[in-house]
Amino acid sequence: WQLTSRMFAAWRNVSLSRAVAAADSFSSLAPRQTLSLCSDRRRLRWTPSRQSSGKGFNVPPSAEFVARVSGINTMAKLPHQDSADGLDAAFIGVPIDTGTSNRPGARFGPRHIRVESALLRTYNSGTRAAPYESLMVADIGDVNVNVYDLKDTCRRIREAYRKIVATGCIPLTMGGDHTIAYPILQAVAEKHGPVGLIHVDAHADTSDVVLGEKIGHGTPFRRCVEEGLLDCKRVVQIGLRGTGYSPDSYEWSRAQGFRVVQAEECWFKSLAPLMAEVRTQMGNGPVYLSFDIDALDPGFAPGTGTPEIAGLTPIQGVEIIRGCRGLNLVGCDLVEVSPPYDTTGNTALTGANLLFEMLCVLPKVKYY
Ligand SMILES: [Mn+2]
Repeated sequence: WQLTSRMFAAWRNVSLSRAVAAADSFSSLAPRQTLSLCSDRRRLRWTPSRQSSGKGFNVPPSAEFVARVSGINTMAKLPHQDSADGLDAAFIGVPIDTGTSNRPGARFGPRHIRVESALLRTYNSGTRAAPYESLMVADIGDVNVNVYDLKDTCRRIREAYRKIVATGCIPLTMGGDHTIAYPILQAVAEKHGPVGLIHVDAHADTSDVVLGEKIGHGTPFRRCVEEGLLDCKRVVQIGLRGTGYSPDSYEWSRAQGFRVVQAEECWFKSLAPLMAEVRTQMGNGPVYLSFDIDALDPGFAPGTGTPEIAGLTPIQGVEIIRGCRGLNLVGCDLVEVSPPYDTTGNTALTGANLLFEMLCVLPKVKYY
């Protein structure tokens, strides 16, 4: 118990000196590391962790000092807090799969993304982003959904997100099936007005009615359009593919003014040039990023509800997210991770990494 409580102490509000002190408190547990701490400490001191604003930020403990297999699984090993108060960005789970049409299991998505996120470190080696040096971030837990009633769940999500966005905090959501994008966007658009949308998915999710139901994971963006939540000229859907109900499956999307980038247009290519066009399309207005893990090929991300072959690569997924840097992102989600179909954990691991990439492109993130 003593060990556990010390670890929690190390999690909290980690200024650099505290991180080093915490590391020292662990040195008796790992005597062989004591020597190397000296040089690590110099390096840590050099890292100008709080120079941008002078206020303390939450920084996950480094696995150099705190075993990554220890502790309670919050997203990225960040501290947990109950509300979004005082946060620039928050990871939040929405554990539902009541809207899923095929394989269930996405209700366990947030839990398993958190588990696999223990591997995340604090800097983005590829882009040199340092999100924890300029943003206050925490894991604020899960929306208390009603697993017996999808409409009531939507109401609960909408109300929870109203409170989050009212504080100015940017939500980074772990799904949950894609139904959740609808009530989230209701709350986001209530604050920001109609938003641009970067929707990465194997499916358009613009069905009207499925099995007599208006609410489900195949309908969220139809509902969003009906309610005026989207600035339709600033919507792009990327990665769409698979069999359809008609010869032109994406006709409705295009009729709304969406740009549709089918998976075939992405094959064998870097998506960096596409994202330059998307940034122009989005302009300076508020943008929401919704990333369905089934956009990726099921060879890379099999743990999902409605997989489609011949999808995007993880590299292309990362290119899309990194291509969002500079946009006025007001919210992001990563949905449809279904752990029962994720036998290696790699789908959840991919989700965790994509969420970290999203954090790295939020406004005001510091880059080296
Ligand atoms: Mn979807």
